[in-house]
Amino acid sequence: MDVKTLIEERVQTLFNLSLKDCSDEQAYVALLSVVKELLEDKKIIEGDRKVYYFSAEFLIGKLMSNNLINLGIRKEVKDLFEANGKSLAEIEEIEAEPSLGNGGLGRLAACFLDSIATLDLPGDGVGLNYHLGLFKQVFDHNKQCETPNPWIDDHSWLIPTNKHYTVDFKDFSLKSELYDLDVLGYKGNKNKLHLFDIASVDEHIVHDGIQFDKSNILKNLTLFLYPDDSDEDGRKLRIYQQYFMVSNGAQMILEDIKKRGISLTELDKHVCIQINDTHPSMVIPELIRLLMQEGLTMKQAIEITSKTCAYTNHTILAEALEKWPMYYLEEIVPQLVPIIEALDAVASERCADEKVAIIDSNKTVHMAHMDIHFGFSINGVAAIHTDILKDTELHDFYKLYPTHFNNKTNGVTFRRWLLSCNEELTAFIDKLIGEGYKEDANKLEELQKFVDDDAVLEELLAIKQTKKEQLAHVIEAREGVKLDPSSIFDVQVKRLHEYKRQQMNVLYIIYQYLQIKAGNKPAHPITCIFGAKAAPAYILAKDIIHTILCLQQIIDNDPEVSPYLKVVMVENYNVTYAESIIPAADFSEQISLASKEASGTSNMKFMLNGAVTLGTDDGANVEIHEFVGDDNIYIFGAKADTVIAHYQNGDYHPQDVLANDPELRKLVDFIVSDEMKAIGDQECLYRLYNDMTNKDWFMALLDARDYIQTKEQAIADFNDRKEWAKKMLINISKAGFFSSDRTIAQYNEDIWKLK
Ligand code: GLG
Repeated sequence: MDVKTLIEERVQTLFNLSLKDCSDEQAYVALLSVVKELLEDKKIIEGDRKVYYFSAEFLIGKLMSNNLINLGIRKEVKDLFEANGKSLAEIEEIEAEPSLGNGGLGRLAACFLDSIATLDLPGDGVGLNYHLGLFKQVFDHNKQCETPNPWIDDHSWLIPTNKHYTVDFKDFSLKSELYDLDVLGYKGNKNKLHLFDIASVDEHIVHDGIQFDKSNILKNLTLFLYPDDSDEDGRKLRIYQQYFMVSNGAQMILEDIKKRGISLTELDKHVCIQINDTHPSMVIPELIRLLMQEGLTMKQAIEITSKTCAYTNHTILAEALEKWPMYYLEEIVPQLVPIIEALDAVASERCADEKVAIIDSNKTVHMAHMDIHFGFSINGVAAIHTDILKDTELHDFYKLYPTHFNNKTNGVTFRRWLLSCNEELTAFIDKLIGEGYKEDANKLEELQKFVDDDAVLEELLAIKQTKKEQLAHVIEAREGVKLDPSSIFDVQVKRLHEYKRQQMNVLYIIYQYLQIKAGNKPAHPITCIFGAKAAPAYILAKDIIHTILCLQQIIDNDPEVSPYLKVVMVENYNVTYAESIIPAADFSEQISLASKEASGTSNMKFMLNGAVTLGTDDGANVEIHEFVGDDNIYIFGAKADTVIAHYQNGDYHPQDVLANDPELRKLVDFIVSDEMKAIGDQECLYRLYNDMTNKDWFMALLDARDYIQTKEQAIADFNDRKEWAKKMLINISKAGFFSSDRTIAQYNEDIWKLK
């Protein structure tokens, strides 16, 4: 039966209505039920060897649109709804976005699952089923507040399974429940994302925002992703979560191997475990423990585990390289302690230097060190990042295991970040070069032959305009803020972190504001769009949000300024929001302090949608720069080696910069000006001000001047519409390398070796 009939019949059976007469909600429910069945019928990708991607986060976004695309039926379904007076886009809106991730790392995991299935490789995700997600951000009095972000309802994609495992902690055991999500490849077969949970979790223990008893593990284990770890109970909860995830995953893998009649001594020939950052690192001692339970010697178990596990590092920021006091592990998972001690002993035989020890002299366990000593591969996520790991951050390890280090520059799935979120551009590219690029992204290069074709360039600008108008509608509906779609859409959307330097963007806004007040209008009106969540316990990040929201208010209320400058920070930025913001961007702000952003992945999505990058030579910006050339990107700021030298020498002081740049001082001073204090919270404003003027750990003042000048140049260039359209076209044509299909093909070639 064809899909149209299936849907029509389903509405009839479920609601006794015709498609024309049912509500959007009913149409959604019927569509979901049909699509779930179609997915159920798809074959599971099989192979002798399989990869398991272990990750605390999978920021999968809404699934309907992508599933329709990958099933190859989106057009049909869209037409059917249209013929019945309905809009597929509006129906897709109804789905709740699963809130299973935080930022780039989680979104990368989701893109990777899509590409693994698309390349027809056997590979599943392993994670946790957080009922309330990270948190939902709401603004109140220009400040971020956190509330729960529930997403599981009667109409979710989760598939309950009958699989259960027992996970032992020191004082109790937990029986797991496993939910699966189907991950369908583009026009292909499927893999699974396995999300572990427990039945006793109780959402009712949450009160006053996202507060809850962190010691009540039976009720809280899978409530939230990254529960606040500013106190000891919070940190211990994270260990409970992590061990629960990896023990379940490891048990599931061994069960499967045994069922297939494979000897556990051959595990590494059939399984590869990719450890996504350090959250799943305990899988190493856990796997060793389980193998020993099955009768292997410790020596055998260590050897097999080492040949099975591979580690990806996503950051050089110390805060993300987890270290746990040994006594936490003794209190929670004492069964791992002798194994970690044995691993530490083996490691120190290989190298006695404490810098590479697993257990240091304070009895702290360094998870990344365990991964590197007892994994067969360690990779960074962009060329510059891997170089920094080798040369600086992990240099001592690199000397020990030079052949284990490799680079895998990140990528993004074009199914979601072009085909699904930008139908207009997709249709235009189809018309120009055919659909081959959908299977081989490098074919986007063929667009270059249109670089002097005026009609093509004009159409490109027209599509961008359409996307900007659409975004303006979305923002007006959701935020109550009216945007001018003829202004430049200058976008910085990503987690709020000092190293990403939203505070430097703030200085630009103040600069522009003061210029306009002084009678100097910008070369083109500009709208600065932000989206960012701050970690609940990250005070300074919240101060930056507060500052942005106060600026937004001041400018909104100033008729002298608002025709030329507008600021909007959208509430609860998430994947769904990204899907309407990114296609509408003119400028892509990628302004991290060089060396600090391991890769970035939104930079790739923006480029693919024809935005031009304004960025530092950091992360994947470096590679984007190489691909598009100097004329099609705006690079500014200190280079990574300069920055690293500043840290090594301890010779960067914001006061030195301010002493030589009175104009810059005025910009910073504005943060605590009367205008700001009239509407803002003085404590927040002064905290940010004091930090920026006395510490400025991520050197925003160092690059601020160059940043402002470069952005002014970009604004001036924007006015030459034809030249700008060429930049857009070249960016799109060079985006092919950043397809996650390429990244996954490389993981497979060098690390996983599936098929
Ligand atoms: C990290 C990094 C990003 C990187 C992402 C995926 O900060 O630069 O693009 O992982 O590798 N924690 C992250 O989001």
